Amino acid sequence: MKRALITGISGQDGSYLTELLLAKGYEVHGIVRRTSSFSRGRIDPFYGAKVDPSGKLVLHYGDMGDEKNLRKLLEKVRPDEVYNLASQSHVGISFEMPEYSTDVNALGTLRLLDAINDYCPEARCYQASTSELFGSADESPQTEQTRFRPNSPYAVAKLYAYWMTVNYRQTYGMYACNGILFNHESPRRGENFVTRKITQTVARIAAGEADCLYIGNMDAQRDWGYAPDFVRAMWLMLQQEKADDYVIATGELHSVREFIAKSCAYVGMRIEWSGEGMTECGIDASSGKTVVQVDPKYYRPIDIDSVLGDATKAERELGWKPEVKFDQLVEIMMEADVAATQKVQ
Ligand code: NAP
Ligand code: F7E
Repeated sequence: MKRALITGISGQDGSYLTELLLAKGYEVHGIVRRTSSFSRGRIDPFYGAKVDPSGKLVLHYGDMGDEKNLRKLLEKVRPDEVYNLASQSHVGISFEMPEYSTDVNALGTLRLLDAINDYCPEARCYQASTSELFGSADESPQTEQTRFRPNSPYAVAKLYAYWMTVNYRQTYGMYACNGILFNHESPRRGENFVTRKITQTVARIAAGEADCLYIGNMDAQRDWGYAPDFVRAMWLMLQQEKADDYVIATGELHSVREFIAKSCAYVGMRIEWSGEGMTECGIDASSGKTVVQVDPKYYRPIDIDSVLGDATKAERELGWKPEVKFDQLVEIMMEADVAATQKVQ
């Protein structure tokens, strides 16, 4: 039985990756943080007796800031594959907590790589790199060759982690890969990322539980994919002859405004846009009510206008292609949030 260790197992990607690896018969070890109330809702269904019989799930307490704990865990678990998904993953919040974001995302990765190199150097490692590395990119779409121009504390920390991963591969011959993943979403997405915030609030507006969606920069454009597709790419990267770095993306660009309009259309609301910038708002054409308003508090000190990925290399070398694209993604997320809202009522 292959053994995998996942940091950030309780997050969106950690939960889908756990599901995938258990179904493949892995023994999955995950690192969870001590919190005053449990944050394991996403992995609860796979834990204990309810787990897929072909695999096994074991959780350990740990933190990317605790070097000794990471070293002990690597010595004890000695995994065949390590997926480093733990991070302070919110770009906006990284401007408020740059030092903490650096400690977890940059130094945390170094602590982990070093422990792997000391206790299980044969282990194959996946590093959760990001399209945020491209920042305000000089070319579009972005490939593995595009210059990195990170423009947030989150992205700068992830750039350090990216190069440390390359460095451990080059210096110690470790099998270590960077997955440069573009935005990927799902019904398990954290509630303060823009897509989930939209689908959850629109579902509540439709149910009469909320009046309005307060939002930041609606001009921002992203290449949004579906998280289960993207964790499949992580696993594929660790099954190759040689470790390498890959862009994972859908190749479609859409704006936050389009995401809102599409989500509203799912519940039968047609949005008419009026005003510009901070005064822009979205009006429900049938009721005349304002259901979308801009709130400056959701703007970032610097934002990325647009990022679009070219995953040709992943398709050629990993045989990876996204199964779900924008339209279906919005439907999947809306369906789940509408159902969750009805359950509460
Ligand atoms: P997420 O839902 O925010 O999950 C982050 C995970 O990291 C959670 O399990 C969290 O634990 C854990 N974590 C945070 N700080 C930690 C610490 N100090 N020590 C140990 N664990 C810690 O993120 P995600 O969307 O699944 O993303 C997974 C990874 O991919 C992240 O590294 C992210 O930066 C990167 N990434 C994400 C995307 C995307 O679009 N989703 C795109 C590119 C790259 P708690 O549950 O206790 O908070
Ligand atoms: O913002 C704009 C915001 O926070 C997307 C992380 O997983 O993907 C994610 O980072 C865009 C930005 O994702 C709101 O300004 C408008 O332009 O959903 P987001 P992100 O910043 O792209 C990358 C690839 C990662 O690696 C990260 O870990 O939407 N926006 N209004 C808003 N964003 C939020 N969160 N909330 C708003 O109200």
